[in-house]
Order: sequence, then structure tokens, then C-alpha cells
Amino acid sequence: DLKDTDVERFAAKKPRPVSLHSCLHEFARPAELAAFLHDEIPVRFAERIRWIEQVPEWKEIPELVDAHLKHMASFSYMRKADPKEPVKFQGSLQRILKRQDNMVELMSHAMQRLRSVRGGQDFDGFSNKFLDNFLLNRLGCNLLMTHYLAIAHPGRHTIGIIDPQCDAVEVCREAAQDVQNACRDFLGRAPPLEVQGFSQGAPTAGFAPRFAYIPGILSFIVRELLKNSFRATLDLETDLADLENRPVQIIVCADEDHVMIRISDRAQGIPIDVGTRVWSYMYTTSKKASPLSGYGVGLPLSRLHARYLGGSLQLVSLPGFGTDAYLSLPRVDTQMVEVVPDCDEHESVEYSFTV
Ligand code: W6P
Repeated sequence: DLKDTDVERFAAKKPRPVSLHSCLHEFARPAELAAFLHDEIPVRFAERIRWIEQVPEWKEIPELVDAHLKHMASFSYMRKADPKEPVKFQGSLQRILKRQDNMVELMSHAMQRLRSVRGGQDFDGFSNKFLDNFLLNRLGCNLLMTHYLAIAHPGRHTIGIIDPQCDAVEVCREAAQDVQNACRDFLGRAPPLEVQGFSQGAPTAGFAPRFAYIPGILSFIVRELLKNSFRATLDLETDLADLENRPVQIIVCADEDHVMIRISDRAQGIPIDVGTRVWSYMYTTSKKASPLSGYGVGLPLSRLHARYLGGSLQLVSLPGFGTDAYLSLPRVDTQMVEVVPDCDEHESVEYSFTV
């Protein structure tokens, strides 16, 4: 069995973020990616293990104990895996990924319990930073492992999970179709929706910007934003004629360096008392989970997906009118580098557990 010192040894190493460019070239070759993952995944898991251990008296929080156990198991699993045996290595990655399945839910429940039993000053500030770091680390690991599994089964034009010619308008259209269908199934109707592409140098609409990207990331973000816009629009309980005056609009545009996507709704904006809590993992507008709401972490998680390769996500609320979401993504694969949180001392040590 592996000793704690092994985790410590790996926690002391710096994570090595990779670029989308290298995932399309050196790390599109299974042997090279396997060797990298065998070294790198334990470093990133050790970081998460240390962050859990830095929460004062973490052993009293059952969800943290559970998460710690799962990460220790995955850490030693990866250490024992043989990157030179592709089929076995794939199996190991599948098991590690499976163990991460409910990790977002588990960790947000951990923070909810921590808040309810300990409280303390600025708890939400602490827990949001903790979850941003923890879940961004997880996102990078999961995507790299999924990329490895995907390069073993080449698609028609994708390389692993990357589409070198990703059509952002097409991804938005597909996401919109699915969310509209879910909305109609679940709430009986959906707001009208329009998707338009523009590109610098092309004076009219209908020009689709293409770029090398992970379509799954873009699709995830657009779906989450649309779910929010649709839900807010239908929550107004307008009649059908009025609904026609509240279209949701998606604009996709690009220059050489960026792809920008604006999603606009006419749902009267974000209520003033909600404010920046839209970015909180601890806050949700829906009482129970549904296909259109999940469990309330969609927006902070979407922002992490945007940030992962150097992009950003912002919301602008126009009071009484509607909400604009701005998603900005870098367009050049050499400029798209993973953001991997690397803090030696997690700020949880400074967090005061006053009751
Ligand atoms: C709203 C609230 C919201 C959050 C995120 C994205 C869009 C919207 N629209 O009314």
C-alpha cells in the first residue's frame, strides 16, 4: 500500500498545464499521453487531497471523508497503473473517472454541511474559492483522461475530445435544440430563439467562425446559460403572445484571436437581491432539481469551463429588461493553455471557524 509520504511527495510537485496545441500533436499519441498522465494525474490528485486535509477538522465532515477516500483510492490506482499497457491503462482511467462522477455534488454538499455546522465569517467567500480551485483541478484531470480514452476511438474529424474545425454556431444550434426540447417537455413551451454567426471581414450574418476547441466545453456552457434564460423567461408567466416578444438571442462572432458569444434574454434581468450570488455554489433559485435547473451550480461551473483554457464568462443584468451573458474564448490553439490552480497554502487555514 501507498504511504502518506507518497502523496506528500507528489503534492510538492508543480502541476504542468498543457496547451490545446500539444493535445493535438504530442498528446494526440496514446503512448506519450499515457506517460504524461501517469506522472501528472497523481500530482493534481495530491493537490486536492492536501486541500481537503487543510480544512480544519475535516474528518468531522462525512462528505469530506468520503471525497478524501475516493481521491486516495484514485491516487494509488494511478500510481500502480502501467502506462505501457494501453488496454489496462484505459480500464484504470475509466475507474478513476467513474469515481469522480458525483464529485461536484459531493463537494458542494460538503461545503453546505461545513457551513451549517461551523458557520463563520465570510464562509461563502472561502467555500467559493475552495470549490473553484478544487473543481477546476478536477475539470482538467477529467478532460485529459477523457481525451486519452477518446483518441483510442478516432471520430470522423475529431482528435480525441478536440474538434480542430469546431463550428461554434453549429454547437450553439445543437445545444439550443436540446434545451428547447427539454424545456417543452418539462414546462410545456419554450421562448423563441435565434442563433446568428458573424465573423470579422464577413459583412453579413451567416458566417460561421471555426476554431480548434473542445466542443463539449462550449456545449456545456451554452446549455447552462440557455437553461437560465429559458427558465427566467418562462417564470414571468407571460401569455403566449407576450412570449413571442421575449426571444432569446445568440450571437457568435470572432476575430483572429477570440471567439465571442453573447446570449441575451428579455426576462427582466437578475433581481437586485440576487446580485453576485449567481456565482455562488451555495445558492440556487430552484427548490428541487429538474432537467432545467440541476442543483444550482450551473453558473459557477460554466465559468470554470470558460476559464479552463483561458476564456471568461460574464453576466450583465439590464434591470427590468433582460440579461446578457458574454462568453469569450481564445481562438489560437497555442494560446489556449490549461488553467490549473496551484496554491501551496489554501486559504482555508485563515478561515475562522467562529460559531
Ligand atoms: C436571468 C437570470 C440569468 C442567469 C444567467 C443567465 C441568464 C439569466 N437570465 O434572468
